[in-house]
Amino acid sequence: NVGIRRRMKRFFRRDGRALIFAMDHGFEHGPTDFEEHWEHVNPRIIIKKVMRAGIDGVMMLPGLARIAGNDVKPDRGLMIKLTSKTNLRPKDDQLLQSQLGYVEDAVKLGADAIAATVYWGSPQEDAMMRQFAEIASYAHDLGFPVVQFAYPRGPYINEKYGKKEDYRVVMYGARAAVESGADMIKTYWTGSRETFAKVVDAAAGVPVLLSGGAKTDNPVDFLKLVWDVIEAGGAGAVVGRNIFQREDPEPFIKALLRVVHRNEDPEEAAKA
Ligand code: FBP
Repeated sequence: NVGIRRRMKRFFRRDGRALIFAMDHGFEHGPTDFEEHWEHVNPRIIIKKVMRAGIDGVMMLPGLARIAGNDVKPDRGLMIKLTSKTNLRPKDDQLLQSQLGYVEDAVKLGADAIAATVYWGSPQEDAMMRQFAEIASYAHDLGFPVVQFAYPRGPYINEKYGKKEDYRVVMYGARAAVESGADMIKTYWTGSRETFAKVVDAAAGVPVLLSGGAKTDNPVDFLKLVWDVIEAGGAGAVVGRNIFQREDPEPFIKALLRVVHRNEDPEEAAKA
């Protein structure tokens, strides 16, 4: 499918890697996530900064894309995510992401890729699988790549493996993403290069991107994590809090780009 391949290139450079900025936190975690650096609650301000720093793409929900989609330069990838949940819903419903927009909306907003989350192992896995299948089928028909946020989460996982970051669980989620039709996968860090390399293998050639996670106090620690992902064969990272919760995200993004695209040593990249 030529459309899918062309649009994938909006995110990935010739080295097959990408650094993507994530900004769905105002919905998924609530605006408190921006309190560390409140100015960044304004999508137009932070998007302009990440663009200037040279980021490869941006991920947003449809409503923010209406406000700030135009600030994403036309040569960078715009990923629009069609599922989410608020942190306000009852605990028992936290393992479900609901659909808040449609493929047509994303296309009208200029998306280059459509994203949706599946919580593999959730009691509501069935509903999310169907939701993903519907979104993926339609997006593929129209020539759009589909990104799966393949997040294993659920009581059985905790009981059987202890934690959702166990590599056996993460690679299962990545494989399930591939087998359900994903063109890109976003998932958790497994704790080591060796185990993350297995996740990459399980993804059978579909690019695997790291899901950033909570901001590290020391910026170099996050650069090291992304370096490990790259060395393990990962295709890059989708990063939110580690960017917008920093007071001055631009030099940090530039350092991240050097790690992702030039395999630069994190300590060196941080100094440059
Ligand atoms: P971060 O880099 O801030 O972790 O962003 C990635 C992301 O997947 C966001 O898209 C999403 O809002 C958040 O993490 C979800 O985190 P969690 O489900 O772990 O609370």
